[in-house]
Amino acid sequence: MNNVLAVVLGGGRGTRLYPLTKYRSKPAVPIAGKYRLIDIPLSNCINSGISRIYVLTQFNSVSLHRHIRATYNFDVFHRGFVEILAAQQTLTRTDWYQGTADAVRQNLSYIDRDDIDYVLILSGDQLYRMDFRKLLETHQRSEADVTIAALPVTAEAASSLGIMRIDETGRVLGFLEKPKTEEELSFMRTDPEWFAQFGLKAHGRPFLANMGIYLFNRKTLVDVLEKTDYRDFGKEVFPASVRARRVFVHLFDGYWEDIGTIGAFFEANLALTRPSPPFALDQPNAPIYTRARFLPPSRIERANIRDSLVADGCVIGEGAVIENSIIGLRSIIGPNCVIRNSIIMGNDFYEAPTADRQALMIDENSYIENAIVDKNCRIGKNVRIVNAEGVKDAPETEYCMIRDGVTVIPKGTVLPDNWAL
Ligand code: ADQ
Ligand code: ADP
Repeated sequence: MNNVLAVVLGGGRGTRLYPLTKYRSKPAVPIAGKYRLIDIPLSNCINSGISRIYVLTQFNSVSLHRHIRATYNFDVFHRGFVEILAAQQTLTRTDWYQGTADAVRQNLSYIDRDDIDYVLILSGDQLYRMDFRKLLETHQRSEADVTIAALPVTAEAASSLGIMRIDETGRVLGFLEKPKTEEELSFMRTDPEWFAQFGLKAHGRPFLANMGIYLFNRKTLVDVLEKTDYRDFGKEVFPASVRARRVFVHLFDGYWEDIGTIGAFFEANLALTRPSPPFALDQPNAPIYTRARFLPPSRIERANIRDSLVADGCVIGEGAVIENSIIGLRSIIGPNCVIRNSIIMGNDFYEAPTADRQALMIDENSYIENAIVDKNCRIGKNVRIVNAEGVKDAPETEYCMIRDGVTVIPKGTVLPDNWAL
């Protein structure tokens, strides 16, 4: 895999994940209590033997830099690196990345090098585990110019993804980005026999979706991007080039979730708290890496916790009840708090309260349901975050925002004692 370079598309402006992206770039958004979104594609790369990686992002944040610098250090005997390439103004360009293909095009000078044969393009907001060595095998076996990882999906899911029509060898004949009508979809069905040759029963999932994971021959990529001004891979590059190039699919049938919206992010995180989670964080041969922080073990007083993940360095007070929730790094939960179906992201530091500053914690008797509490929030005593009326979306106030039915308390918010929603 030494001749493979990976490029992680770290996100447009991150508006669909706002307000989690209010103070940080999308790759730096915390997940599962102790990781960040960027850890997923980077771990997949490292576990597949890829150690030269660029992360493209529109918006550079201190926490992303700090996280990458402190986590992904290769030893001096390897030529590996993880580097952030933020959209920047140069003498010849003054605009931001105009889309995924444009983001890669603006950085072609880093990619177009003789010691690179393949360029692996990944999305920065997906939860999955994939061995990219298998993707390369498929690519080489089919002598493809481009190989796209593909997942069987239902008609319902198809309308929000790129859908491919293939021949019996797996070569892509047609590509439709987010087909909306039944008529469009009716041409895109894949023969169940084709799935059967891989031992896969795709009943009810007759459509092959683009997972946003592309392996290009470097020369093909450079050629496509230099000769066109296509801005997006899914909207323009693939629909226009499947006839002229050898584009193949690599079938994948494991867990894969796009977590680019608040709703999807919330669901995918909470799914990890189930007794048999659909995505395993604990796989010895393919770990998810993150920053090593040397925090103490979490101390749980007489609390009642079930179906939850509790990260390092937490203190959970007596009488607290925690259900179906993620309790992130350094969380301090006061006595008799109730936390249900929620993500508490935790804190970047510990801090004792002072006369004029509330404690960095969720203080006693507070009740939190269906919420995401971002990092470094100070939640007072007897606070109630419930959204009893089930509001789906509400604009941002000084204290919170509701998106996809989830109450989000932005990073660093202070909720005074007895505050209620
Ligand atoms: P979308 O997810 O809608 O569909 P897009 O918005 O292009 O595609 O995002 C792909 C990835 O690139 C995301 O990780 C996003 O954050 C990142 N990205 C977007 N704009 C960027 C920019 N300007 N700079 C840097 N990064 C950027 C795509 C395909 C579909 C496919 C789905 C699978 O177009 O065909 O089915 O991904 O999720
Ligand atoms: P994480 O531990 O989740 O990866 P970050 O890298 O974003 O978090 O930030 C943690 C860092 O914040 C710690 O390394 C710590 O040095 C720093 N920090 C410590 N005290 C403060 C403070 N008062 N305000 C902001 N950051 C602080």
